[in-house]
Amino acid sequence: MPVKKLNYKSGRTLICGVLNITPDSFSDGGRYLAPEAAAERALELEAQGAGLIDIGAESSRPGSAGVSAAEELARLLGPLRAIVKKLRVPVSIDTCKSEVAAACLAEGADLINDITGFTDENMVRATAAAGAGAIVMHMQGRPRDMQAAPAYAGGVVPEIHAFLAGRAAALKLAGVNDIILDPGIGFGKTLQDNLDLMAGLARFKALGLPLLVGVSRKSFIGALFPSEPAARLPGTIAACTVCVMNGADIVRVHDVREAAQAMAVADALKKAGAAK
Ligand code: HH2
Repeated sequence: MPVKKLNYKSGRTLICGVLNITPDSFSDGGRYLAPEAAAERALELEAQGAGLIDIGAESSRPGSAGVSAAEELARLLGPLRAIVKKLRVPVSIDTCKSEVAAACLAEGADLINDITGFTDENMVRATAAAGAGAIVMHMQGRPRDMQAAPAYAGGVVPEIHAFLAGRAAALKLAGVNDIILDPGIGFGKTLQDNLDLMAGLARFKALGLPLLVGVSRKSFIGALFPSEPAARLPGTIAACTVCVMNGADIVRVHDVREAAQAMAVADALKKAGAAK
């Protein structure tokens, strides 16, 4: 099956819809565990305006311990098989295990979204061999302990910039052509780190690759305005808007319909500002 490419429309933010096939994701765990529910949700996200569907089967919420590759695949394969031929937009698999990535790529997934930033050479090889794209995210530590005491002696933006530049170079060398960079909001970051990254996003544009940000329902919103994850849509939209004004090309969100409307407005305002 040929790999589907992301369709960036000039001046339009691409919406990446989140589909978590997990019992324990921080904001929507348990909703799409049944294969039929997951497949239906993927098609719904596409209809709502998603240009990419990101499917994950292992929660990476702070403190989580992870699942085995066998468990992850058992959750992923049924829904993936049910949707790849029906979807017009590409599918990314949110995994940090190369065996899970390889099996999903063989079933027609188009990109790998690795929150560990393709630091495992087997992951790089599996992605390159399939001609797939890569979403490279930065994380300090691992979900189990990443929020214990995050620290960036060299400054959060320069350190993450250096990490992403290094991983992009390694992926290019291995033959991966479609590379997307992500500073990893909430992954081993203090509240101030997250704010500095979103405010300083333009720095990452110098790397010349598309930028993705995942701010949807995250705890920095709850820290700024106490609220349950599912009630953080207003904060999500505010953060997505600022990220887009600062150079983000893709926003990873749970609420696709709402984000699509908000980003259409943000894109138009950005264009009007650039013309001044
Ligand atoms: N955030 C989450 C998971 N995967 N991938 C990328 N590239 N960027 C992100 O910011 C990102 C990600 C966490 O959100 P969610 O998938 O909803 O939660 P959980 O990990 O609990 O399933």
